[in-house]
Amino acid sequence: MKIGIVLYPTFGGSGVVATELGIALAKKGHEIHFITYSQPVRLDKLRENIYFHEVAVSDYPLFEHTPYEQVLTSKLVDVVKYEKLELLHCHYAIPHASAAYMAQQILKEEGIHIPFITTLHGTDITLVGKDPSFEPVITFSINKSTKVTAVSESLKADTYEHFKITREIQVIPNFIRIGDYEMPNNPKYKLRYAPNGEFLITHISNFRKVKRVHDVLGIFKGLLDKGLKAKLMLVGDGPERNKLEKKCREWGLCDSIIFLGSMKSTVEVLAISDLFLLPSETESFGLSALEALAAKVPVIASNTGGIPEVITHGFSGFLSNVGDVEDMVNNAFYILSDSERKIQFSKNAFEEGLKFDLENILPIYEKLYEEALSEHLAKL
Ligand code: GMT
Repeated sequence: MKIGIVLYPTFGGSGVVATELGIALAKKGHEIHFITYSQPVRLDKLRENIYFHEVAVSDYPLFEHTPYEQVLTSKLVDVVKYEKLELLHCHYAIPHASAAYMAQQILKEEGIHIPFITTLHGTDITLVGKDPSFEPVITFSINKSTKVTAVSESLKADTYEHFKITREIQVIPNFIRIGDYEMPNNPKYKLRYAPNGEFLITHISNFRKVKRVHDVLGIFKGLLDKGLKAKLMLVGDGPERNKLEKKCREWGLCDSIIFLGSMKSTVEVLAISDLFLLPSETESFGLSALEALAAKVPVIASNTGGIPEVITHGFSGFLSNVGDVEDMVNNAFYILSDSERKIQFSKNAFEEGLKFDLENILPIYEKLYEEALSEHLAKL
């Protein structure tokens, strides 16, 4: 099948999921066309059956904000027409779903009929999407999509709650390629970051408010106060980083915190991690937590959104109320303070992660594509 994947190319989970899905589909012989404004981060080498179409946004003095959606729409029309695509798959509703709908209508005038699927990822619904300035467009384009999927039951419920959705939403959870995480715990790296045998505690995110990175710091401090020897590895970057750096200076913790910045792959970091922290305000799924599980790292997280669909409380980690740093400290200490228990949680984490292996999820997407094609054709 010839499929166009519309995505954000940055470090966010929706872009990672879309890129990995495209790569996996291409390996199975589908022809995949990625359409976005710059090369997706994980698409950094030549690969068979994969093409990238850049949506080049040029400046014009009249525009204070260049209208990306229109440029994207024109690009979709062009790529569908000349690459003879059979289907578009939009990841993150804003503005991809409405651009796909517009492209669909333009192409219809020329006798070309293209179905499009919208996959809802998170803040397109829970934060940005339900803002009144976006809501009517989101509602319309979800209702007009040939198929709609959400990455968790929680996100599906949120979508029905906040929008007037008149159609079915299928839940297809995010995935990882479990084999990618089979990396030996490299003693060289472990020694570099934990020279005195400290526990390595990790957080990965885009450092936005929703991630509650100040709680990450609070949990870490709480563990040190309990006498645990540990280092904190922070991967990613974003608007909250400055505040975090300030706080770590204020608390005199800078020697114990390693800011690693954004990384294309987090596998090596996770391979040497003992515990992963995700105390978010809301999280439709929590792909970074799933990546931790795949790397055999138990997770301390908030009991919010789709996280309980990924982490089983008391098995692969622990869930606490949002902002309950004290409970998170106690849970983290419980896992790390007993080596047998830590090993058991690590085994459980891997077992939980296995459920989300790409092998199990890819056939669901392929079936969805077939259904979208035949439903769309049947309607013509
Ligand atoms: O909404 C965002 O935070 C961005 C989005 C993304 O593009 O990374 O993240 C969302 O989608 C991810 C992939 O499906 C999920 O793992 C994240 O939980 C989700 N983020 C939130 O819900 C805050």
